[in-house]
Amino acid sequence: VRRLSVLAWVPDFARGLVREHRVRWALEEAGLPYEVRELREVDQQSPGYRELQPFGQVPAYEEDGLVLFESGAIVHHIAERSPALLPPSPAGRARALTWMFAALNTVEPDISNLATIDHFASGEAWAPLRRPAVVDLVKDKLDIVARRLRGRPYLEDQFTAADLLMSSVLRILRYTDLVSSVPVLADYCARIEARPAYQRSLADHLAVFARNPPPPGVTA
Ligand SMILES: N[C@@H](CCC(=O)N[C@@H](CS)C(=O)NCC(=O)O)C(=O)O
Repeated sequence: VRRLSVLAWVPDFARGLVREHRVRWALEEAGLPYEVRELREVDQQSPGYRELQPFGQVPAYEEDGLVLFESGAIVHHIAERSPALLPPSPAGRARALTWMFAALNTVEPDISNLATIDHFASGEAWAPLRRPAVVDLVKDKLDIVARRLRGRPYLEDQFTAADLLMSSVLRILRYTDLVSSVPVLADYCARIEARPAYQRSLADHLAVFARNPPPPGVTA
């Protein structure tokens, strides 16, 4: 039995971006069924949940007694078990893993930094002073990803978990035109988002928020 812990409710700006969605998507690509545990804030803080996810975040993933956290590690674990997410050759798998780390460890930090400024610090006096330099850092990274994708549909020879993660990271910028104004990146995201597994995973992810009320004191 596979069980994924997800947040019971998030505001609109985060819907489709919560890290558990990446795992849902990988499981759909791999054709593996799973159950979901919906967490409220109090559940995240509970000692029981900290046993699964030391930071109290989502996702946490349980599979027949194995407990994993970190969306990248979970996606990799699933990808290791599915030809839909990694190529057969050891060299191809190592290259895909390299791009998985690039997505999470090189591209995502600058993008997260920008999103944090825009979503959580836009009223701070320092935000407009800091923002242009962060945008430049993001653009540099996007340029390099775009260069890699010029003339090829995916980061490697086939769709892999690296594309799943890279496109998930690029999607964080959907509230800006930084990705949509670069045709090669916009096409890449559109191609990947047309995948039935992506569509199914997104619908299941969003259905949870439609079903649950916001926490007390929060207006939807
Ligand atoms: N590096 C972690 C990040 C996980 C993470 O940031 N999760 C967020 C949702 S996207 C979360 O649980 N936030 C709620 C909280 O921290 O209380 C991963 O990729 O799994």
